[in-house]
Amino acid sequence: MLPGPHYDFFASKKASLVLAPFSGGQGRSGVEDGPKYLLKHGLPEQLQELGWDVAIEEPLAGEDYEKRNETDKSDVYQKVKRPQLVGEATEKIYHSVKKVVKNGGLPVTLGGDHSIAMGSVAGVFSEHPDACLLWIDAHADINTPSSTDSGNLHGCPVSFLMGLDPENTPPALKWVPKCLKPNKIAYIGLRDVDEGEKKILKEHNIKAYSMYHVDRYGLNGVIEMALQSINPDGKSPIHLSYDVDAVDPLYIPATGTPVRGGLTLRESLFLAERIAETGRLIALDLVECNPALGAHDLHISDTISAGCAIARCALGETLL
Ligand SMILES: [Mn+2]
Repeated sequence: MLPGPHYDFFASKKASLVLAPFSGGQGRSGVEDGPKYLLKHGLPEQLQELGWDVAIEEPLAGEDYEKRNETDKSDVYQKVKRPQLVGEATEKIYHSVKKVVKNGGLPVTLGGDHSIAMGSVAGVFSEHPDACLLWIDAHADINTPSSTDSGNLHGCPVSFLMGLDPENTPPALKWVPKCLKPNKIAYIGLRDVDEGEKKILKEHNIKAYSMYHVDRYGLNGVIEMALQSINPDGKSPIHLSYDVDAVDPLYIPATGTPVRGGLTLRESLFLAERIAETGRLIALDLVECNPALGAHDLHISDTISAGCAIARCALGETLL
């Protein structure tokens, strides 16, 4: 028998859902409703059933980012859109996640768009500088302020966490600590990577497994290779940053930048189960569920129930 899921870094099973209802890292509204839908679908109760004490943190409570997003068109820095909004929101998420980790809890940060990972990853790495990061995504999200075409910050969080373009960093994002080394991140699921990003990945020798590698080696093989490269002795804490667009839109249609040819539903769950099995999971992000982009109710319920299932698998649900 293989070992079941376990959580070596936690004296007791305490999880905090850190709500990040934020859409300022990209242009399509609705993604800020992700957390609300995940909660309504019963995610807190589902995690309780797995034996977790579940608390809820709301670092963005009391701020109407949506309204500011619509009304403040001056929030631009060079090509970058809404740096002030993103800078403020992610810094709040940073403090919240850091506090959860400090208090011995496992933060489950619910987006919102993927820009919020600047806050969650920085928060986790400030307490665990030896951590490594698994980035599950159709996209590499490593554009710099110079390389981005769209100017959307949800395509840039990794570059800020690595401090790749300090001269062009918008002042509002200068708070993001350079906490991530290129040999401590691996990607799985890539299939839509900009030319500039390909260059960055090569230049920094970053381990990136696309869907080609999933086809060639199988997902299990890819996970082994990814863990071997970022966590060779198997002892480092693992932050799992899970963008649901890694999953094929057949299974998760309600997301902002869907790309066909992604992980199957079963693969998407296996990945989370396999990381739980290592015992090294220290934090989870679940981002880019956008209920407003479902063409009908079934699209929304498929997306939200798959999102909840990914979180449950990461937090210990098994088939047997
Ligand atoms: Mn992403």
